[in-house]
Amino acid sequence: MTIVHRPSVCPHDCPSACALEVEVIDGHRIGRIRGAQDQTYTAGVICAKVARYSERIHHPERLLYPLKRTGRKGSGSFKRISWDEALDEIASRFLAAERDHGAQSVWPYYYAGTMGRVMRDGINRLAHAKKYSRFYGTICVNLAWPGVIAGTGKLMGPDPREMALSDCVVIWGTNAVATQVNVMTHAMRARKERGAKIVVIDIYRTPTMEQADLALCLRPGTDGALACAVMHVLFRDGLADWDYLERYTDAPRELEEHLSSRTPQWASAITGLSVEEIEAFAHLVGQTKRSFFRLGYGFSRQRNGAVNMHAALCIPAVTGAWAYEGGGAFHNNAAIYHWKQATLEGRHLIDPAVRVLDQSRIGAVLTNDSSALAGGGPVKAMLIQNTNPVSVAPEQDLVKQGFAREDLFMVVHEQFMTETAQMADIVLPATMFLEHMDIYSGGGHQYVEFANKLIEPPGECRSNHEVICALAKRLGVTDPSFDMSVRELADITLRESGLPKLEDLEARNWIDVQPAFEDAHFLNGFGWPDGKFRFKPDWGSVPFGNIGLQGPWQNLPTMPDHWAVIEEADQQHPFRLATSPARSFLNSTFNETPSSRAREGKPCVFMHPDDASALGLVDDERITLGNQRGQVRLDVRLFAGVPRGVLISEGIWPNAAFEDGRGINTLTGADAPAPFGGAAFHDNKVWVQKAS
Ligand SMILES: Nc1nc2c(c(=O)[nH]1)N[C@H]1C(S)=C(S)[C@@H](COP(=O)(O)OP(=O)(O)OC[C@H]3O[C@@H](n4cnc5c(=O)[nH]c(N)nc54)[C@H](O)[C@@H]3O)O[C@H]1N2
Ligand SMILES: Nc1nc2c(c(=O)[nH]1)N[C@H]1C(S)=C(S)[C@@H](COP(=O)(O)OP(=O)(O)OC[C@H]3O[C@@H](n4cnc5c(=O)[nH]c(N)nc54)[C@H](O)[C@@H]3O)O[C@H]1N2
Ligand code: SF4
Ligand SMILES: [Mo]
Repeated sequence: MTIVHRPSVCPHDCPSACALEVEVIDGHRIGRIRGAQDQTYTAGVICAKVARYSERIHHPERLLYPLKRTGRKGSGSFKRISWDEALDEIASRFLAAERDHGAQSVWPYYYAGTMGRVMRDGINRLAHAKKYSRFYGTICVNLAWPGVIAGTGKLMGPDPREMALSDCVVIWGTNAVATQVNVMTHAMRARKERGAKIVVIDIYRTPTMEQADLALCLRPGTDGALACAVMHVLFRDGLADWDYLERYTDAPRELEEHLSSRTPQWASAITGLSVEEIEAFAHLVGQTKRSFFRLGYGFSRQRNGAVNMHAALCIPAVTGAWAYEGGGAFHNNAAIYHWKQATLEGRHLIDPAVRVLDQSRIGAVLTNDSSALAGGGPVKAMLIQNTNPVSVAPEQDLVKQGFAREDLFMVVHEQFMTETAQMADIVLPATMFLEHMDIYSGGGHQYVEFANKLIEPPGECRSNHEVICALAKRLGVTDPSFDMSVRELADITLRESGLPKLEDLEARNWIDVQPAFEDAHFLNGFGWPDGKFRFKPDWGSVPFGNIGLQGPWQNLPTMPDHWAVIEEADQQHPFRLATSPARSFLNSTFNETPSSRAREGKPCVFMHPDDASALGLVDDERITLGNQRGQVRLDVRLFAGVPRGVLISEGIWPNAAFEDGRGINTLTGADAPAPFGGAAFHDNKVWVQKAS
């Protein structure tokens, strides 16, 4: 047996985009995967589920051949067909849909199952070339990113490695131990080397919160109130940095005035935190100039999430922490890469008159809700890559109804027979990241990365790029971009984006594109025309998305506040449910690997023991959760780490893992939140009953 070590990049939808060192055994199998030691962000650490990747890539249930449905929709009966048969049939059905219902009746649908630029985004080129309905990816970032951009004007921030140089790291609304382990690496380095304090703000006692010096466990959807009270204390106690405020921010006096009524007592009533906890947090960050606010996605998945993200981001602007190494706020580095992707996505082929359909509203789209269809006709055919909406999309009952339509021609390109693939007419087998090449960048760091093909794919698996190009040919597309190789597209994409050429990237595996300190800390001005940080955001001018403002945006508060638009508990629905991530799954990925399934156990929901006894429930008892969107049966797990009135169900199990085939997203909503839509996965009111 010969083992060689090869570099690669984790392709999964995770801010860490870890640089990997992969054992390749005898040229065709994968052994252990480790984090690259000499990549300064990964720093040798990766999560356990990817370290065990051989279990996923060599899984006996991988899809190996194209399949065609033989039974009813969703029956699971398929027969093997050849690639030519599969591609011919897809092309003829897409052309028929176009002829009978117009090109916009076809909707290519994808997401970030791979973060490789070529494999993920190439599908847009086909959509644009054919004038198919365009895709608006809203499921993940739409509540988070606008909240950051509203303040800074640009989605970037201090070098994430500076966490290690901080005296106080505030890990806010992210369960980093589970979802992006490298944040912990750098934060813990700060604690070990400098005695930095670690603050964790979440809605239950996560493994990340277990690590905290100051643990703030607040009510879901109340982070805006906490941030306001913290800033109130900073102004009140002379901890605001007025030199910084006058020079770098838009309306500091107005902010101070506005916050005068947002006292710790006011926030305590909203957040459930004590006045002492709020004061302690305010004094800690007020007296620690090098405070680094690492703002996650989790707390943005509330209907007021964008406002809360912006409010948290305002705190370092009041203390002036932005000006210090190891200080400021960081959420994501998307803006530093300047990705352009004109050729890759066929931007010259875009017809702006073609409608744009919202990813998160796929249930409403497929059940012919006219507003979701943007006034146009029904969707009659789809090609899906890198995503599993029949598990992950909100308002699952509608999603499943839509996928069950016999008049909808569904193509799913997948690595496994996911719940989405089970609903397909044609299933195509996809390569995994070690079986094709691509380029990557990290949302949570500052590297552009290269990963080569290391082994041959099993069976007849083909990459996304191969499928898109082969379909384009059969659909009569002549644009020369469909004749390019992955390598050519990767190289052009890097050039268009002003990044180093592919050759250089390949030679070095990764290239650090961290901007200068002054730019990353906005010392040359923030991203708005006047260079000021905005306490008073103008949401309409936030450059984001391609539909414009949505939801109840007219009522957005003009300054940081508690915006009371969450799904508050009421008499009929006394609990607030969040659907937080599971450590051993990544969204619905890894819920097919035995070790991850064993570690996660079974679908369940955490409940405070006192709530359980009030309802006469005991540990491990089967219960029903319900709301206006549907009902779910799962087991209750008593855990004193969740506050009373709050329920946490970790992980996206397949619907089929639940007693009656209805999974957790039965309960989550697809109403577009303000200002730019998205999905408020952690903002659900529910009732609880003993299962009969
Ligand atoms: N193991 C694992 N890793 C993952 C994923 C996974 O599913 N599993 N998913 C990947 C993806 S796609 C993404 S986008 C990222 C997301 O990763 P994160 O940024 O960590 O976001 P979430 O996982 O949504 O939630 C993080 C925490 O926010 C908490 N939370 C919910 N509501 C509130 C609130 O109102 N206030 C506060 N303060 N906290 C709240 C949740 O309880 C949870 O503990 O992780 C990626 N990495
Ligand atoms: N209840 C609840 N639901 C949620 C969330 C939550 O916190 N709670 N989080 C939401 C978030 S943040 C996100 S981002 C979404 C993510 O949801 P999805 O985008 O659906 O992500 P995954 O579940 O990881 O599924 C990705 C799929 O892509 C496939 N895949 C991977 N690489 C390739 C490839 O190269 N080619 C092809 N053709 N397929 C590939 C994988 O096999 C996998 O089935 O889920 C959302 N849903
Ligand atoms: S931490 Fe995230 S990027 Fe790193 S190996 Fe795990 S899933 Fe991949
Ligand atoms: Mo996500």
